[in-house]
Amino acid sequence: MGNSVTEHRDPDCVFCKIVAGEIPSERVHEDEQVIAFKDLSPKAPVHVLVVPREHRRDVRELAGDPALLAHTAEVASKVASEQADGDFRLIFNTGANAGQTVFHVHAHVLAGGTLAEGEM
Ligand code: DGP
Repeated sequence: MGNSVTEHRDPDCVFCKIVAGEIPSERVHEDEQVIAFKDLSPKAPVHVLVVPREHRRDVRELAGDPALLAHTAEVASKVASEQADGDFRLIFNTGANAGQTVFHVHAHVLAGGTLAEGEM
């Protein structure tokens, strides 16, 4: 089909494989621009990753597409309302020194219960 999603795919990227359905995930939202699925090792009662379908390395790259960045935040908010009480913490680990381990941009949505200060 030659669409932008295919063009922006990295064949070695685990989240590109999840987007393509080649690695299973527990999806809680999907649309044309992003998917959201449960984190493999949850750090809060609700821990969901919102992931643009296109491969972007980190939020510094995502900031070049303000509409997609805004949509990512909107979906995070929707997930927190559907899965918890609507309050949430939104985290973009950006760069290895900040704890980023998967270099396909993802927003961590942490919600449910009362999140401690400094808790991931
Ligand atoms: P970060 O450290 O910010 O790059 O977070 C990467 C997160 O991705 C980490 O919390 C674990 C999660 N993760 C890694 N591989 C998989 C996977 O194959 N499936 C799911 N559901 N989550 C994954």
